[in-house]
Amino acid sequence: MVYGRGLLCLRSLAALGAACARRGLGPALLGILLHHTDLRKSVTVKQGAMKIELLPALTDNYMYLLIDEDTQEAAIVDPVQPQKVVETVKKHGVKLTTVLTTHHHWDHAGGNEKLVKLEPGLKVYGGDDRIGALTHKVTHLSTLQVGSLNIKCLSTPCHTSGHICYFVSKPGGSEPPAVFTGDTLFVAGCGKFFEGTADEMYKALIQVLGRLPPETRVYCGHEYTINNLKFARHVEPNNTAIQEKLAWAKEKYANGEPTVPSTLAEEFTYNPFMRVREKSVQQHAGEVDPVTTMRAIRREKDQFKVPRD
Ligand SMILES: N[C@@H](CCC(=O)N[C@@H](CS)C(=O)NCC(=O)O)C(=O)O
Ligand SMILES: *[C@@H]1O[C@H](CO)[C@@H](O)[C@H](O)[C@H]1NC(C)=O
Ligand SMILES: [Zn+2]
Ligand SMILES: [Zn+2]
Repeated sequence: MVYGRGLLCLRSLAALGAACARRGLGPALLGILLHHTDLRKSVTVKQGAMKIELLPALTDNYMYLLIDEDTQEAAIVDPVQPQKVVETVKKHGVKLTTVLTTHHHWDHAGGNEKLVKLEPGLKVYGGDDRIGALTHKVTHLSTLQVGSLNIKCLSTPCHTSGHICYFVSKPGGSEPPAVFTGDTLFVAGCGKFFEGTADEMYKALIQVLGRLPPETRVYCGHEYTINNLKFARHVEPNNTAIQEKLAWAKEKYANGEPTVPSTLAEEFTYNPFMRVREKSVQQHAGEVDPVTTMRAIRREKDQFKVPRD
């Protein structure tokens, strides 16, 4: 992994700043606070023929610039901050042709209209008519290309009814593939069931995403990892994979570094929503069936008060 822009992240500075703001201290410090996402590092992951730049957006969202190294063609996933996308595209000197939208929520699709104004001619993909500037509506197993990269659309309704995950592979490539999971699968968690059922999330996580190659890199829509792992620990207090990943994630967070990507194989070791077939998770839920377990732990997480550590 190669680190890009190396701004030091001082979470304590943000806390200090908030305290200072309450005491009415200067606009200079407030200026820093208003650009708090600048404290989260952009990181570039090189995976054989594909290069993926993680672009922190808003408070805890991620946009992803996907570059095909062979043709220098690029796609952007969930460009909620279009200006930042345009700057990054310039920096890399690549040709942006494609927008991949995971779902219609504002924090993911809210930048589409502005981006197509800044970069006319973009193809905008998504699985929901509520997505702004949509030009290519896709469904389950639709395919498209970004340069020499193959992209397979995976319908994963539940968080929203039109949610799509994008699976990216290089034909004949030996490097692991990637999947952009939006608000369906997070590192150690999953999205809220706003427009779907536990049965649908079971299908999405276990039968669709869970059947991709285990080495597939998971690029999700939010940096929720620490909170998710605290819930995971509550569900399975004796699971050492959870404890180790939480210690690792806290260290990353303290340095302003992303906890993304994970792999699907890893998710099966610590993500309670990927582990609903395990006795330990079912016992915690007081259930004996994976789908009712999924329903029970999602309800529990909706009410979960995240402990300080
Ligand atoms: N609990 C979220 C609150 C925001 C929220 O509801 N996020 C949506 C996606 S925009 C979600 O599905 N969160 C999953 C969860 O809270 O487990 C957090 O950790 O900040
Ligand atoms: C965790 O391990 C401890 C010590 O072996 C045991 O007493 C406890 O019941 C276990 N908890 C769960 C939820 O399995
Ligand atoms: Zn959402
Ligand atoms: Zn979201």
